[in-house]
Amino acid sequence: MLTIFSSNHRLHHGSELKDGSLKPSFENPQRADTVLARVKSVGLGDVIAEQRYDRSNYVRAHSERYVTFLENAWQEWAATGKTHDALPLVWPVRDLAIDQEPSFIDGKLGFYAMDAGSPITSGTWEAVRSSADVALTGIERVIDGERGAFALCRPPGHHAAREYMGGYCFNNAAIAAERCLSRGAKRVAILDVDFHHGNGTQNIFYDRSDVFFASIHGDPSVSYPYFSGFADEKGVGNGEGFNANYPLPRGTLWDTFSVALADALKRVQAHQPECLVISLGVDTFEHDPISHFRLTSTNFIQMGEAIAKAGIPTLFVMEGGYMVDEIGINAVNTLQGYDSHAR
Ligand code: OKP
Ligand code: ZN
Repeated sequence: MLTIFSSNHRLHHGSELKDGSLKPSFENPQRADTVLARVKSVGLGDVIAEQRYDRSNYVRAHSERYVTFLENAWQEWAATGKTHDALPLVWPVRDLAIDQEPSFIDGKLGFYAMDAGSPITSGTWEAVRSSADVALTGIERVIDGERGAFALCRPPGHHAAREYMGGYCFNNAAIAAERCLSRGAKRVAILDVDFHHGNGTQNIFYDRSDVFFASIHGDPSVSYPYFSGFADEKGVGNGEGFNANYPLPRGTLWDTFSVALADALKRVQAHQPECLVISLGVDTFEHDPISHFRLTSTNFIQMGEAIAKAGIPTLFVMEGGYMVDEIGINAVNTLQGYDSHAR
């Protein structure tokens, strides 16, 4: 399988608010480098660099003003004399939720964020757009006939919605899906197997029937992102019936996960998509430091096999996975499982 990788990911290395104090992000550069090393050591296939895409490719999944905010946020923050990472500290919740962008950076950060886990550093914009370009380069290859490709994106992005960041900034999977549609596809499916609900992807496509979205994740009543990912969220308007959530309890093993996966894949196939985008988080691993499922490294091979059997050209987009020692093994196991059964 072809891998797309950008060394620009290293430009993003920040800190996050975790358990009440500021810590280096679990989402660190070592993650992508470990996955890349594994891709190379098993000889998964060619590794190519991303192509540069125009910003208009990010604007379909995200709003114009959100993209502009991301582009300028670090300069605006640095102009106030600060040299450390930018994080929000006030949010437009419920009755404070007006739709007017503040003009000062502190206000903008809260306006365009859902959590304090998405730091903006001097290199964030370049890293984030390169990560989206990795996904765009990958989907292009899949549209052009590759049966599978791996977008080794970092930073990841499935919590990023149309107009706010959360767990990082651009929704790489959604950006790829939009590109697939603009290249002529009528239907696309996105299946999210990361431990955390893909709230951003759900938000972007919630009222649309062209993109079917399914997510298997930790029950949001006890897991981040807490406010999204329940089974009764099925889409609205034209999108009704085109969103499927599979919240599962803490401690979930492969026997339960695989039943949800089979059901999600059945619904993906029923949608008859021209291409499938997998939000590939491997934080479902039994030893992940921030998540609560218990999949084994072998289960990731089985996951890749199950996805391959759906018989749809597939782009894998890297999302979470924080047990750095095993992230390479688990991500690449999924891809090898796919390759061994792809038709
Ligand atoms: C991203 B992905 C908030 C920090 C919360 C939550 C985990 C983000 C996971 N202060 N971080 O889905 O793996
Ligand atoms: Zn995750």
